[in-house]
Amino acid sequence: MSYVDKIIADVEKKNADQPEFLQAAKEVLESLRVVVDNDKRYEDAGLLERLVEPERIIQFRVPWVDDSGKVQVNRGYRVQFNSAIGPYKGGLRFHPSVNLSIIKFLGFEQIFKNSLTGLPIGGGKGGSDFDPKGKSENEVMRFCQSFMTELSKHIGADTDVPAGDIGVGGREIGYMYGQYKRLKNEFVGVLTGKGLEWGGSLTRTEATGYGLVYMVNEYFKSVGDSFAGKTVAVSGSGNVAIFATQKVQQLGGKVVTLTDSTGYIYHEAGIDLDTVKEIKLVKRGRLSEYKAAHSDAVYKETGDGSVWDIKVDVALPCATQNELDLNNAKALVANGVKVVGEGANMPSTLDAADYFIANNVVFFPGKASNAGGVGVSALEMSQNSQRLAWTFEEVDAKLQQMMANIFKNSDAAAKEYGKDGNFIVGANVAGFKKVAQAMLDQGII
Ligand code: NDP
Ligand code: 2IT
Repeated sequence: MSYVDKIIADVEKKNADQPEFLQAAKEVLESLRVVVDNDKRYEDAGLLERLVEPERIIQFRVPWVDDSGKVQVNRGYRVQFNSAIGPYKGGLRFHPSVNLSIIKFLGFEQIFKNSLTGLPIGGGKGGSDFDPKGKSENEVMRFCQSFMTELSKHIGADTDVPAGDIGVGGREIGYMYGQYKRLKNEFVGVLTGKGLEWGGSLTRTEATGYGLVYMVNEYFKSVGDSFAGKTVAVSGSGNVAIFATQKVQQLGGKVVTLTDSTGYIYHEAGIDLDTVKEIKLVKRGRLSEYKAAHSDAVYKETGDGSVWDIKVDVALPCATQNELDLNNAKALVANGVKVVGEGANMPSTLDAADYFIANNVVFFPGKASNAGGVGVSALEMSQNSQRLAWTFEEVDAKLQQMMANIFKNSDAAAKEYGKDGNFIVGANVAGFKKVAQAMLDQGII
């Protein structure tokens, strides 16, 4: 049995109840065969055994009182997965589906993603099964304060620096930062995605979506093509989807779809982003309201067809894990899709991703193509340490360079191991090698 096969069997045995974590771990381990099965150093150092086991898992009670005076209890998590190359770094997700499997999958992905950014950040993730939908402003604030009261004992500007993810945006980061400051009496860069008036970085809000589109654009440039005139399907309608759409539009492409958890819109004339921002960022409403402003758009509820049935040149899944399965991949390929770039974390199932690659679709896995968000978070940390603030143009230029480097390094790693054009292998191998070398250098810890 090869080293990788042994680790996969072991991970399956120990985490049988964690399907999302197993999915993420198996994808990475499969692509590492080309590196670790031919180099005894890794097995001798028990490197993979250590890599798949989080350094620390913190689970805690989050009690809060709702507007009717009733006590509510949610579950909070922080998984501090790997600190080989820097302090733990990764977002917090507030969504009713959150459980340990999901936080572990996200934390595991974050190790390789953060390594790919080229910046000194380790991997971590956290969150809660709290559902911000339908909660009052005060309820969200009380929840965030209670969550941070416990989390503050485990994080720090040089230890672990959380940020946003699904259900956690500028508002929640603000409430959590306020509580941290009050508890510790310290104004430090312990969270990223902060407001621009109190230590946030310009371009952080846009970074994940912009970075995704810069990555796909790097590919277009490498083959003498561009976004101009391309039709694009985007899913989700949150932070990543909105700013991916904005950048595609700036580069001359036409985004025709967006989704949320209740349905999707198809607007052949092209999405009107101002309407979407008003609904989603200001009113915190539902995408179905889009039709009131654009009667020529089609709205369909979840389950009534799929956003991936629409004929497009480029697909950018930006909502959540496993939102694009094998049937969706087949429909996209039959309709002639050329590029798929993941804005979300693991939005494609394993067989969907394999199908894209087998059918010569250029496929960018999330850990490469959505790394711009955490990359600019690391730049926010640098600015906080220096007590400086860079301009939008400076940060945007660094983001573009970062995405170009990730494209180049993933492409080169895939070629080096005989997997030309396979960005799954390329990104996993390139991300892994740096972390693995750091772990070897630092001894058995
Ligand atoms: P937001 O909360 O801003 O938006 C999430 C969007 O996805 C919403 O439109 C939401 O719909 C939809 N969605 C969430 N969960 C589901 C679900 N279970 N089924 C259907 N639709 C769903 O989150 P972000 O835009 O920040 O995050 C989107 C993805 O990008 C996530 O996978 C996240 O991990 C990833 N990501 C985010 C980064 C960031 O910087 N924010 C960085 C890198 C990756 P609804 O409004 O109905 O809930
Ligand atoms: O998945 C991710 O990379 C994020 N949610 C962003 C993490 C961060 O620390 O900015």
